[in-house]
Amino acid sequence: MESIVTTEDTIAAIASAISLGKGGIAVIRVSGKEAINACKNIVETNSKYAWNSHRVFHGFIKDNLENKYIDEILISVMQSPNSFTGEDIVELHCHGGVIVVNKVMDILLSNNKEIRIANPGEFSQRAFLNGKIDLTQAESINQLINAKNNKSAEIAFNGVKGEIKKKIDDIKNDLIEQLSEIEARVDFEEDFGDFNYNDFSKNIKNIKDKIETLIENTKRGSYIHNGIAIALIGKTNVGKSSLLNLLSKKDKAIVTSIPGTTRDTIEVNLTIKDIPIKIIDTAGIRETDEYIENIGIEKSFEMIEKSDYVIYLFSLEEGFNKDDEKIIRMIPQEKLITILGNKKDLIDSKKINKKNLSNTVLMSIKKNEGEKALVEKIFKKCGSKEFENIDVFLNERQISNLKDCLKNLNDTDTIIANQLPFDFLSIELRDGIKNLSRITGEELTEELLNNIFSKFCIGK
Ligand SMILES: Nc1nc2c(ncn2[C@@H]2O[C@H](COP(=O)(O)OP(=O)(O)OP(=O)(O)O)[C@@H](O)[C@H]2O)c(=O)[nH]1
Ligand SMILES: [Mg+2]
Repeated sequence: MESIVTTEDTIAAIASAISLGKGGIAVIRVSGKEAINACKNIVETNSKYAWNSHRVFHGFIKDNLENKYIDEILISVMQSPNSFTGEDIVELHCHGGVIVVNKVMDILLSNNKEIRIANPGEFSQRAFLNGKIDLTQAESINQLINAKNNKSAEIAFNGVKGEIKKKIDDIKNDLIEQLSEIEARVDFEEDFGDFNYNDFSKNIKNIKDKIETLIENTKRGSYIHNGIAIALIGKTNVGKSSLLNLLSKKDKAIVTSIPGTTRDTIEVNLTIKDIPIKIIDTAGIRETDEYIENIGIEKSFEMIEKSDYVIYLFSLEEGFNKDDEKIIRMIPQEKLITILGNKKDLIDSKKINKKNLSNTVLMSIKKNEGEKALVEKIFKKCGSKEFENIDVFLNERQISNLKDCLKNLNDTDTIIANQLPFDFLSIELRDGIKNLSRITGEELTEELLNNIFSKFCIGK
């Protein structure tokens, strides 16, 4: 792959979203040494603010070949180093619409041979290489662009502001402090009293706790970012489709008293408490010779695999029996699961054996009773209380570096337990610090950098 780690060329790209094809305005961003000259070649303007830095001015895009104006635009110039990339940037605010924007892009490129189209993420990469942002901020920009809900956008923006770097730097400083203590002893052992292994272990434990909290929060945060997929599973006629309709406030699925009504899976996307939720209604599970129904039942099991969470419904009228037990045993253990006893209205409430059903949500879906308790249960299981405390969301790369650092710290325990020399501790701490530096981008290879930024979209 051709390297994209270069800041020599001047690059251009459509920086605004054009996926819908229409919009009031669209922005073309040009960055690099030639940005201003290149735009001067294709813009005609009489503005007294023309080409001043950090001023917006008016002009026309001119097609020099055909000698005619293509669009009336606003232009802003941000001279180096006070720009997003740290280079000279010109932004051309054209009228939206795929045809106009692409035409302006064409004219820009054909009139300026020194300009090329930016690679995905190249603007952000330059911002990083020129020290305008650290790597976590660059990655958070990508996260912000891809956020699917308010909460997720809020958390991503914390990363853009530098919150991830702050947390990593904080852990790194703790480690540096421990390392200095060790290194001083390696060099001037005679000037120090006995090394307090207990204190050292305690300090390392505190650092490990901080790292583990970050990893744990990200796991929970993934629900905020990616949503929760919930499969409604149970025997036929227990009220799965009724529950889908109740939660979605729509008559999405057919409900009848005939067992085996639902054959195909039905999905509805909702947002509850700012979290995107996909509810999947499935075919009721039972022994049957019916060909189509069996395909549906197979699909129900596929949906269990694909979901994060299973609501297992049974009818209180019929009671929870061996068949239910059998199906529940087939649900993989890592899935979160809530058992829901439905049709509460059909039984005498005094007869409900509370002891056996202490962990079961009781509902009458038909009478719209118990929805709130169900939603609360789901959120509690997904760790919703802690959702509120989550302020940053780390990506896989960052988590993997954190785990490497954790491993270094665990190794210090082994070194101490085996009373190995100080130098060994110092090696692990140094390695741990290096792993943290990889997160913020102070310690990186070109290959990794290319890999990270190629995941961005063009224009970012
Ligand atoms: N009395 C009572 N009936 C209910 C309740 N919930 C659902 N039902 C009825 O139970 C029958 C089956 O409901 P569905 O929602 O179609 O059940 P299902 O689990 O989707 O059934 P299949 O698609 O066949 O697997 C319908 O007649 C519903 O009206 C409830 O809380 N109380
Ligand atoms: Mg159904």
